Amino acid sequence: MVRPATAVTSAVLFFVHASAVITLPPGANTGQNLLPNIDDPNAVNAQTACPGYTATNMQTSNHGMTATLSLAGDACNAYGTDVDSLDLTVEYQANDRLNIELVPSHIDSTNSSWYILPETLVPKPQSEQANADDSDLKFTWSNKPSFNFKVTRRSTGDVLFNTEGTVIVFENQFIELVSSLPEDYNLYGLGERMHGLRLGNNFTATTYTADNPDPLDVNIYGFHPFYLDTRYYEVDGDGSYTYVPADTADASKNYVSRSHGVFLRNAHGQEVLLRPDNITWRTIGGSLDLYFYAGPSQAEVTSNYQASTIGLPAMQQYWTFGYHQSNWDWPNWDTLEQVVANFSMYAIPLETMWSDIDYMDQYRNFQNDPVNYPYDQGADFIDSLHQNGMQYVPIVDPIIYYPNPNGDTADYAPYDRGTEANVWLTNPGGSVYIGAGWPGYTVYPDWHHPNTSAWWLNELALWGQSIKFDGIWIDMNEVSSSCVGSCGSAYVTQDAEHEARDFEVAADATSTASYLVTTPTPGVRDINYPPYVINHVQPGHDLAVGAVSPNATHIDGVQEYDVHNLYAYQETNGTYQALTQIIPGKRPFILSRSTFAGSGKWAAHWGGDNIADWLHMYLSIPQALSFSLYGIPMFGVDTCGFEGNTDEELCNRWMMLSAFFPFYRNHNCIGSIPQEPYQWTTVTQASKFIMGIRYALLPYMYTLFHDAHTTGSTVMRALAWEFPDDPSLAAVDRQFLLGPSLMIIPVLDQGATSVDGVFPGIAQGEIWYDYYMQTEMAVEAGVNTTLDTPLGHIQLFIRGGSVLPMQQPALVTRDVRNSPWSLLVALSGNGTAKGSLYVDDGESIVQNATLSVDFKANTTDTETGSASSSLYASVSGDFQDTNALGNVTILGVSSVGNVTFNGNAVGSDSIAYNEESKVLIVNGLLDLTQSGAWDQDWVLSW
Ligand code: MIG
Repeated sequence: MVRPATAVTSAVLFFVHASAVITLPPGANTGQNLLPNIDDPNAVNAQTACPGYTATNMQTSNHGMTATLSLAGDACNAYGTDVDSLDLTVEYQANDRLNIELVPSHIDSTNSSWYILPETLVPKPQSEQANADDSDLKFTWSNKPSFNFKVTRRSTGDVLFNTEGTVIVFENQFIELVSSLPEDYNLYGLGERMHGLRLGNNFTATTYTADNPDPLDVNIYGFHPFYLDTRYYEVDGDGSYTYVPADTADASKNYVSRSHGVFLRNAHGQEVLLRPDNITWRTIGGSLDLYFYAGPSQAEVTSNYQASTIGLPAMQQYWTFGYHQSNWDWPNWDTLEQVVANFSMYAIPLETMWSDIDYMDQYRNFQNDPVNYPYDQGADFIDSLHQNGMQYVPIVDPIIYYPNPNGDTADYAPYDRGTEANVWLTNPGGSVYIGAGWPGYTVYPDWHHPNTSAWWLNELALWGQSIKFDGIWIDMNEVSSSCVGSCGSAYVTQDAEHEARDFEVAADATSTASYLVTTPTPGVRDINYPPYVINHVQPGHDLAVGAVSPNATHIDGVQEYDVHNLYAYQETNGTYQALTQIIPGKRPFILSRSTFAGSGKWAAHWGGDNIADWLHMYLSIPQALSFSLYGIPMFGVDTCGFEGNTDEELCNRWMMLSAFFPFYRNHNCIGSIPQEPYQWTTVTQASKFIMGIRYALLPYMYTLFHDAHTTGSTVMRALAWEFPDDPSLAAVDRQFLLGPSLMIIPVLDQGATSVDGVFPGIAQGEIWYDYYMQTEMAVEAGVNTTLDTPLGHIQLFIRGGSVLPMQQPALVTRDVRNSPWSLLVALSGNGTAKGSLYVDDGESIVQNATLSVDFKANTTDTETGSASSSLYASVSGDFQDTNALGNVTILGVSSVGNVTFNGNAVGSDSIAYNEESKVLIVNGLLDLTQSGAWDQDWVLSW
């Protein structure tokens, strides 16, 4: 059916190389013009059209219940075919985790009219079979007027999720679940997208993995159907709680917050409508497999979500926390050598050199350009990097060049071997699916095929014999294609020139002046043009534009439509397994553009193709914080900006900001001006300065990361998470914390020489120290404080009560690891502090020995009545670290008595105390700790 258009989508062209030779047939990436449901004034409202369900056959146990849900009236078939009977399972999986699952009661094998995500693709959490009465989550239901349910927090009676007054819609291509939410609710997550941290109360979150350069508010590379819901309550005089919208909070009152999390284990295209008093969750297939995490703190929600459900993040090698330099448009090895030489000349730390697709021979995976990137020169280059404590990470695309079978192009062995192993996605009829990408016409590894992992490992390993990479960067895995459908099928034999296509077409304009409208046919799915049109970012909103089409078929008969969002997830797993073989024993380092819930157990992620502007620099913070919630803490963005030209001021600010992200990489788009930090004097200076601080703090960052890996805690943190009882922090995303102890307030505005920031917790007695001055900040609670911040400076504060383990900065992290230790102790208002340190060999998956140190400082009154203060280090574990302790700096010291280290007096010439700044520096410990700072427990007293 075709309806007249009210709007015509305009062309979006991503990159066209200056010397583009476009050999794709014209219009190859033109899709249909579809009207997104949310923009369609005539769209059927499933809530009024559909009958809902009636529950019968209720069986209740200690651990939950089951029931059958039958359609409570005539099928509405709003955007598919209504499922007449559903099985409901409610399970108290743990005291803080509840699962509610709705699946079709019978799946008709002759007509696989719906697709349920199998556990082999995305595992389900293990149930601990908690007792309903012990759970803080309570499930209740009613059949009036049709089946609806509530999830309540037992301890407080708060209704967390409530479908009362709505109908559940469950069709083969459309599922809808609506819950009421409190006024001005605070929801976070539902990514990946470029958006502020708090999603807001009038926003539509569409998710479907898409190759699109970071446009605002729409679906981009990743897929994370998870949200955090944080609610603030005023504590009344009688101890009761009243819900309050965060922005009505008044600093003079007392509040507490409670958070819970919700995960929809479903991999289909989704759309979540956040409206002033409800959330409408829609998906275009699969089932409803909902998980509630009780918290009640954000930290508990996040760690439970990871530990129980999606997997804890992979531990990373130490070097991955060093500084990475990348660029798309380094024409040859000579250029990389020159870049390394420049870093060395300016004495700027450089840890890892990256190669983008420039190195490839005609953009084909697993082979180097023989002229510009010959193997022998590469081997020498990588060898010299390794000798100097640096690493090399190249890009690999998922797409494989498909040679013209009649053409005279040289054999492409990776293709031949893949064809032999039969690992390509196919068309519905069984022929190979041929899309397009950088190399020309391309085929796509089918990660459902049992041979694919072995084929991928073999290709990486063969190439890896020449190119000794230290990690792999996987791009384009949404999975992207530059033409609609199997465009190559008809053209590949005609177009002998198709190799080495020097362009990427994203999308041609959709040319039709009318919208294609799909009317559901009972029992039949239209996977190419699903009746419910999500507001997909690509031109025309056609799922086949810029990506492998929904009808591409896997070896098990599963179509892309049902698993599109999992392509990268599986490729990442395959790459992880391959790296464990190719670089045996070491933690694989993988950087993936597309991610799914749980990708963090294998990979790091970068923010994709951002723009070299101030807005995108700011957006890197909420994007990073969102990935903290998704369990992918190894996150960073293209520092200084990818698309467009950066400038000295922006790059200066950005190099300083990214220094506090776990993954710190500067990467640039082809055609943009160079942006290595040495391109401008002020950027060189700022970068060296801030890298000195980052590298000195690496023990703190590595310890935080290890905590994330073992417990699901976060590395980059929103203020609201560390200070959960302050509603005014609910949307703060222009400043952030690194772990519990460091707060960063960056300048995010062009031309600004000062920045406003808040200092959380002051009213509760928290104190903050300026990192540079080492003195306590004189700031007021709840006040935006203006801080002078000239170019080349970034505001950094230490929270009172912290012990930060540090080492000496160096040009590479290897040398940091071999330098003396130091401690920075920032006393709280009560004279206490604590912290920890984790040390291991920095690279092995399995550690023979590790080391953990707990630090604790306190001030006590001795018998004589005078105050005595001590810092205790308690060591556990057998890892041998022989670096001595260089010094201990203690902030907030009001008086100094005898300074002793394990009872040995420290000579007065080794002690510096400034009564005014209250900073005590204790040197002279090197001799006392010759066999290693953590060789034994110790106590330092002053
Ligand atoms: O079509 O490999 O996001 O980082 O430089 C663009 C070239 C393909 C997209 C990645 C970007 C990379 C670029 N790639």
